[in-house]
Amino acid sequence: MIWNETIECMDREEMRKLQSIRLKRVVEHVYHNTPFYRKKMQEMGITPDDIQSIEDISKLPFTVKQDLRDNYPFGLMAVPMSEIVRLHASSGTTGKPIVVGYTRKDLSIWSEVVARCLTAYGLTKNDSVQVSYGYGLFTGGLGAHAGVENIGGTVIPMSSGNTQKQIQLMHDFGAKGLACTPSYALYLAETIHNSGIPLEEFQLRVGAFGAEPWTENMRKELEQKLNIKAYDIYGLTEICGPGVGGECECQNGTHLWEDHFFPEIVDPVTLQPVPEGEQGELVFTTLTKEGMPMIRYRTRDLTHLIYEKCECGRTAVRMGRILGRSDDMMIIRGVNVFPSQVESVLLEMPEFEPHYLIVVDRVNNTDTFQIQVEVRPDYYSDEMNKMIALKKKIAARMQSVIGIQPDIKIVEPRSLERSMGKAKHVIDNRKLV
Ligand code: ADP
Ligand code: K
Ligand code: ZN
Repeated sequence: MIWNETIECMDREEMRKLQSIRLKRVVEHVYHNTPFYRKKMQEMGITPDDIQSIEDISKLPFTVKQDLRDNYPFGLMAVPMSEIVRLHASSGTTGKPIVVGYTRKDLSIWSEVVARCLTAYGLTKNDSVQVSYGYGLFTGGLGAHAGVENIGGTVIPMSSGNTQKQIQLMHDFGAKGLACTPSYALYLAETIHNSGIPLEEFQLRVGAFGAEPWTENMRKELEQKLNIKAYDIYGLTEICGPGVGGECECQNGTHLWEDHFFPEIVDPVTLQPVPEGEQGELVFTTLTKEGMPMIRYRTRDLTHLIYEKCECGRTAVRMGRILGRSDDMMIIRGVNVFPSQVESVLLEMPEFEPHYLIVVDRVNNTDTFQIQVEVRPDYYSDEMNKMIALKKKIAARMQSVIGIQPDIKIVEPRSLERSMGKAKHVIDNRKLV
């Protein structure tokens, strides 16, 4: 099923035309209404007249998270505050939070794009969807909520937390969809297994998982543990929140709703566009946003784009899995390490739980790299040599995937913290020095 066939399956030439019209409009809008963008464009010696089609996008300046911080809280708004009907904020990693504002139209576009995602997962007005993303300033909860209402489904607005009750209501209300982070889904799955309620008594069929990077192996794990189809939903506060893109039934890339959010992939160092299909940093320009448009916003997310028509019939460009944010990448003893690589290895090995914590430090001028893991109960043993053999096995596997050997620490079953939102997988003590 397709929510907006005209747009989602639009001929690519037609789409370029639509994007061109919209780009011109948004550039006019920010030039006249946001001093920040006008100044940047003037510094580059360009005016809105230089932007005649979508190809001209590369003439425009980039925007980065720091720009939002420097203009905190409302400096990037392109409309008077009387037009702003909602604020959201993201915690970010350091310093001031960033704030975004939405007009009524921005909110309606947001619920439109989430509706496209939910429909692509096979959800309809006959389904109830439990929204277990956090509600509040975080965009996850309210974003998914509006999408479910838009398709006419029944929202179960749980927010995150209170895990026992989540399970109970999911069971009693017959939720067919679950929207939350993949790490919370994993925790919910674990809780269901421990609750003694047979999985067959749940109606759950579809997971809408996102807000953090996750791997194909994690998909398999969640699908099997919850007996569902697990789909990706992608987004970021600066652009609109969840729903910037979503997977279809083919589970072969995340369709980006490029009539509203124009994607580019650039080399994160040179900032030049990379050849089609190559990995780089994802950059978005919002083509229709009124409240706080973003021009060539650098997401820091590393991925690639696929322009071929999808088997589902949609022509909307697809994004490959996000390897991670460039901020998540650690350089350990000179080697680039992403937490998603660790996750992927753990999920391949039946002996281990998918929960982990990476601890990095610097001792005697050398990086230390520890991975704390839990052994599954059926593999856990009191015999030292068995545990040592397991450690060796996983250390060797990690080395072959990551390129350096970690020090593996097996911790007590269920002792690693379970996450109800975005999981925190890394403690890098080097940053404290
Ligand atoms: P914060 O910066 O505080 O985490 P956001 O909630 O706006 O704020 O997070 C957006 C980021 O979350 C994205 O830039 C991306 O790194 C990550 N993210 C969101 N959805 C996905 C997804 N489906 N897959 C991978 N990463 C995702
Ligand atoms: K207002
Ligand atoms: Zn598709």
